[in-house]
Amino acid sequence: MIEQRRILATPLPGPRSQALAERKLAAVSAGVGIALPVYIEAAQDGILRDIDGNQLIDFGSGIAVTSVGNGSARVIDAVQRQIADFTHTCFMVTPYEEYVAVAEELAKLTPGEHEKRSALFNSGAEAVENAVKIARSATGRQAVVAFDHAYHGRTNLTMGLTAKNMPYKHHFGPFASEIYRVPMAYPYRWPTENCLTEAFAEFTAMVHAQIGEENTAAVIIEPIQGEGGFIVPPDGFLTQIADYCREHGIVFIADEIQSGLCRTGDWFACDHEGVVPDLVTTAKGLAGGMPLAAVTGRADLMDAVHSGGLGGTYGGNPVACAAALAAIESMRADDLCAKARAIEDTVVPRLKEIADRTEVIGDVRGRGAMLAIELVSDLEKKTPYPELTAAVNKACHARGLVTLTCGTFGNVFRFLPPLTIAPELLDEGLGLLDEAFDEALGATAAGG
Ligand code: PLZ
Repeated sequence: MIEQRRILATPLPGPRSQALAERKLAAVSAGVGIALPVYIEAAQDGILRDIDGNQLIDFGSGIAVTSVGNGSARVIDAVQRQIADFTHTCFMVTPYEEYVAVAEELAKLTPGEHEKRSALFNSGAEAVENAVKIARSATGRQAVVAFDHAYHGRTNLTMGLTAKNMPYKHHFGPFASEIYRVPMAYPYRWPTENCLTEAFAEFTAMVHAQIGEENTAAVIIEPIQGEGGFIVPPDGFLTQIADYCREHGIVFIADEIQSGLCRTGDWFACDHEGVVPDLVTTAKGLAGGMPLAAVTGRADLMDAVHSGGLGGTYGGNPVACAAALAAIESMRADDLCAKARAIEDTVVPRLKEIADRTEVIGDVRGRGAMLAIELVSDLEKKTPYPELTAAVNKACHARGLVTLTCGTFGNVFRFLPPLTIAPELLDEGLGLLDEAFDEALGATAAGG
């Protein structure tokens, strides 16, 4: 057990972490960047302990993964038992129950009461790629529609779906063909008050004029966009897109890799509007930190693929599946959706206080424990303020608070604590954020 308390034993990063940073430089590709070079030796719930004896408060969950917390007794127990039994056979060679049980759980938990099937993979990007393969195979069509600010992964097809050049796509082309991008319903930056109707009208007009409905295999959207800036579309947008897809025989794919599994206060972000996607991708929070991803959806689509068309050596690894079953049990038993909503109730008022006090926050948004603020240097013009965002982030890190930024313009500060974080740590972290804003604003005011 790690005491749920922040400890700063050394300046960050400490000497041992600095020594490891040297080794990293000589051994690990420079292409693998690091946000906070503090090397971790143990973690539990809201605390990460580093190799210099520092204890950091975790507001990132390893990018929305450890929703049930590191050190979850259920996950540890399930993983240890499974490792002792067997670690791998390959489900495509000689199968095992855990894979089937995860698919059964996903059928129960994902939106809609219809008959469903799942296929399991290792990473979010792999799940997205397979969702596209399934949609193409089932419809016999090729075109895929993705949105501005979208993030769907770093493999070739998913890079093509991802919107942002730096750092994800730069120098990595050419990208896969038959991907089309449409505007995202981004209320804060939509030029008029009519974001919902105008964004939907642009979407339908572009699909009609540039692709043709009958050539469109799938529309893929993150119900709350993640890396692109925690953008929450206006209520009704997802429903309109889903209805439109149904009308035209287009597969509606909800990428719930970041937003799914209790993170937003519902099992899935789509539940907020009662939207029922044809296919749902999950990963991240699914398996308590073990690598596991899934595509879940309409049985007729999932079963349209020829036998042997989907798979991979490790997809649905038994240890990862055992972890997922334990993580899902924790989500249910500990009502982590309610915990996510309680986090929102604590965090949002504090963010609004900072907004009132500093006049550099243009928007406070998100749901549950997927929350963000968008920083601007001019509230009227909404000028992105990435320099201040980076400075606040750095000041948080120096205080032992692990925070993450995001956004197409690098000016969004996001909050993704483990859903099991102790209320006292959440409160302390928000206090540190307050201090970080004061420090960063002082420095920028002084021309720093
Ligand atoms: N879809 C909605 O959020 C992963 C990426 C971090 P993988 N987001 C974190 C980084 O810089 O690589 C993500 C996501 C959504 C797909 C993915 C991809 O999931 O497990 O990273 O492949």
